[in-house]
Amino acid sequence: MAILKPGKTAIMGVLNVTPDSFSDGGQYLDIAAAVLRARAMVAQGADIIDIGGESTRPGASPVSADEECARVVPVIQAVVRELDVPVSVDTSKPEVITAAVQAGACLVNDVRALQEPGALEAVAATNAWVCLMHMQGKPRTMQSNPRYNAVLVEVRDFLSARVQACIDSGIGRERLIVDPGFGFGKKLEHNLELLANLGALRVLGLPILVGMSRKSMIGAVTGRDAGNRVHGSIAAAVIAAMQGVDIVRVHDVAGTADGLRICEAVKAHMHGDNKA
Ligand code: PT1
Repeated sequence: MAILKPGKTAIMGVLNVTPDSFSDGGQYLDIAAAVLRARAMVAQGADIIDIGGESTRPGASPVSADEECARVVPVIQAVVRELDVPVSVDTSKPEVITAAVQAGACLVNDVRALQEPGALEAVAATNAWVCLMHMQGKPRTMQSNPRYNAVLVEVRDFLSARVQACIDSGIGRERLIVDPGFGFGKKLEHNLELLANLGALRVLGLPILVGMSRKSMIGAVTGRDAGNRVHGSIAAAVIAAMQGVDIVRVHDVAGTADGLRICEAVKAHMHGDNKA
């Protein structure tokens, strides 16, 4: 199934399956609720559903591979069985990568860019796509004091090195996607510099994915708490899409889809000397 829309920006809808996201702890209700949420996002225009069982937001604590598999595998199976949409797994652990692809995921979305031991090999043994994301530090502490000499250069060089590591492990370029990792070991100024200059990542010659939805960078600019960042998040997705980003990872699919429709309509009328 195609995960990219040539000449357009695809929408990746976020489906968190952490205990705090759906709750009840019991299997059947959780799975049904997750499929219902995925179905709604597809109806609203999601092109990919990203399923994650480990929170990687700032301050989050690690989960075991068994716990993560128990959370995501049944949901991946159910979504793949019941919906006609490509499924992505948001994970860094080789055991979860293997089980998730076996369950039907066709994209491995790894905020640790396959740096965990065995992760490169786990992806190499599949035909799945992989999204390599930049992060400075680890989720628990990454926001304590992020520092860069030149954030664009450091992000680009890190991603370039991880692309090479993939190729050296037998994961072909045609399976790779890169992501600057908004909010992952970055202050507001770093996030804004990245968003304002996403074109700098194009030299890598690979599809670009970005995730800014509901993040603190949106809150820092708008002054709004996490529950009230939809409009700011859509604006950020539109700014990325105008720069030709291939995939936006979002919670609020319907509003983002409208934003991207405006982008497409305007882009069709852009003059050559004004193109991103
Ligand atoms: C992302 C991403 C992700 N973000 C990819 N996967 C998260 N490829 C999870 C905050 O500052 O950007 N790209 N998977 C969610 N992580 C965060 C990070 C959530 C920061 C919130 C913040 O509020």
